[in-house]
Amino acid sequence: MDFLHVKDVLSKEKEGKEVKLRGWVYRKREQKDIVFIILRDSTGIIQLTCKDEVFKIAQKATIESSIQVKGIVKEDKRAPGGFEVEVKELEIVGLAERFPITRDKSEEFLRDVRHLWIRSQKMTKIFKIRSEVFYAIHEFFRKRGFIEVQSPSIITAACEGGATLFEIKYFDKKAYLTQSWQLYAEAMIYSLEKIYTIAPSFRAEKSKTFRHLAEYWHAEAEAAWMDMKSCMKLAEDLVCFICEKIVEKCKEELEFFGRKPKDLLIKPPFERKSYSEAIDILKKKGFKIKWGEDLGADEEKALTKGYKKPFFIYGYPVKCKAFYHMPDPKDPKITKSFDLLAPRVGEIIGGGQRIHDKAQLIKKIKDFGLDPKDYEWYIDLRKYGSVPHSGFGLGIERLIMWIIGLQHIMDAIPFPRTIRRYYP
Ligand code: NSS
Repeated sequence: MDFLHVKDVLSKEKEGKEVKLRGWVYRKREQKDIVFIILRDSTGIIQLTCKDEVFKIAQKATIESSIQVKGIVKEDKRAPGGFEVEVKELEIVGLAERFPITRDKSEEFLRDVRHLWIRSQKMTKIFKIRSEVFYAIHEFFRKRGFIEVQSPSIITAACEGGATLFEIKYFDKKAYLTQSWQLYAEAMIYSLEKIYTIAPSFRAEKSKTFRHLAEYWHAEAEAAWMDMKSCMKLAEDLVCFICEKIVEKCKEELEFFGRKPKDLLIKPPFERKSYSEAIDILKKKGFKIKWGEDLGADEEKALTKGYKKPFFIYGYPVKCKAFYHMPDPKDPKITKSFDLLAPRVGEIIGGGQRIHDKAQLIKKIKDFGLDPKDYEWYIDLRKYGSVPHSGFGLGIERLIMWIIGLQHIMDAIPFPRTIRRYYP
C-alpha cells in the first residue's frame, strides 16, 4: 500500500478505508486511554486517534517527531477537516527532542529559529502562495512571447545608485552584487527583443523598515520598441494575472489569512496619477514635502490610504530616479518613469522608458556624478542601432506582502536577509 497525503485522505470517498500516512506530530493531546495526534504533512493536517495497541507508542511521540501510520479513516465532525484516522500501526521514524517553538513566542525568536518556524501552518501557506506567484510570472511572460534571460549577479557598476551596493572581493579586485538585471537586459533586447527574468537582487539597505530586504527576488521585464505607456500596461496586466492565478489556486491559503478573493480579482486599468498630483495630495494631507523630493514609505502609505487596488504614479522628477531614465521631451524636468503603489506596502514596481540617445546618456551619467568609463559597454549599446525601449522591476516579496496582507516583508521569503539578520 502506498502512502497517501493528508489532503487525499480528508474525503468522504476514503471513509472506512485503510490508509497509510506519514508526516510530523503537529499537536498532541493525551487522555486516560487515548492519544490524539494532529499529523501534518505538506498538504495539511489530520487527527489521528491512537488507542489500545498503539497507545503506548503514541505517548512517546513528541511534538515534531516524524511518524508513519496505518489506520482506518472515520468521519468526525469535531476533527479538523471533518475526518480522522483510527490508527492500527504507528512507527516513530525520528524522535524529536524538545521542540523550542511553543505558543506565544516573539516574532524575533521565531526569526532566530526560522529553520524550524518554516514548518508552521502560517509559513507553509505563505510559501505555497509564493510558489504560485513565481509560476504565474513565468506563465504570464511566456504567454506574451517574452524570453527568459539570466544576467550576472557579480557586476562592476551600479544600476540604482551607489548607496545600496554590496561590495565584494573579486579575486584581487573590487566588484558588487547586482541591484537589478536591467543594464544587461538592455543589451539582450538587441538579440531577443522581449525578455524577462526572475532573480535575486541585492541592496545594502541601511534602514530597517517593514518593506526592505538586503536580498530580494526581482521579476524584471525589458522590451525593445516599447514606450512607457505600453510598459505600464504590461505591468498592470502582470499584476492582475498573478492575482487571478492566486485566487484560482490558493483559495484555502487566502482564507487562512482572511484575504477575500474579491479584493484580489482586480482588473486593469489601474488609476494613473502624476507625481505632481501626488505632491498636491500629500500637501493637503499635511506633509511638508516639496516638488522634487522623492516619496518615501510614509508618503506612499498616506497616498494609498483607502485604496484597495494598486495605482501608478508617473513622471517623477529627474533627481528622484536613476540616471538611465529618459527625460520627458515635453517637460525635461520629469522623466518617463513610473512606480506602481500597492495599498499599505507602497512601491511594488518601478520602471519606465530608458534613454536611447548616446549623447543624452553620457550627459546624464556625468550630471549624476558618475564616471562614463564605468558604463562604457552600456553606452556602446546606443552606438549600434539604438531603439526606444522600456522595462520594469517587480519586488516579488512586496507583492506577496500585499496579496496576503503580511505586516513584514521578512515573512514573504523563507530565509530573510536584512541589515540585522543573515542567520539562519
Ligand atoms: O529600484 S527599483 O525601483 N527599480 C529597479 O531596480 C529597476 N532597475 C527595475 C527595472 O526597471 N528593471 O526596484 C524595483 C522594485 C521596487 O519597486 C521594489 O518593489 C523592489 O524592487 N525593491 C525591493 N524589495 C525588497 N527589498 C528591497 N530592498 C527592495 N528594493 C527594491
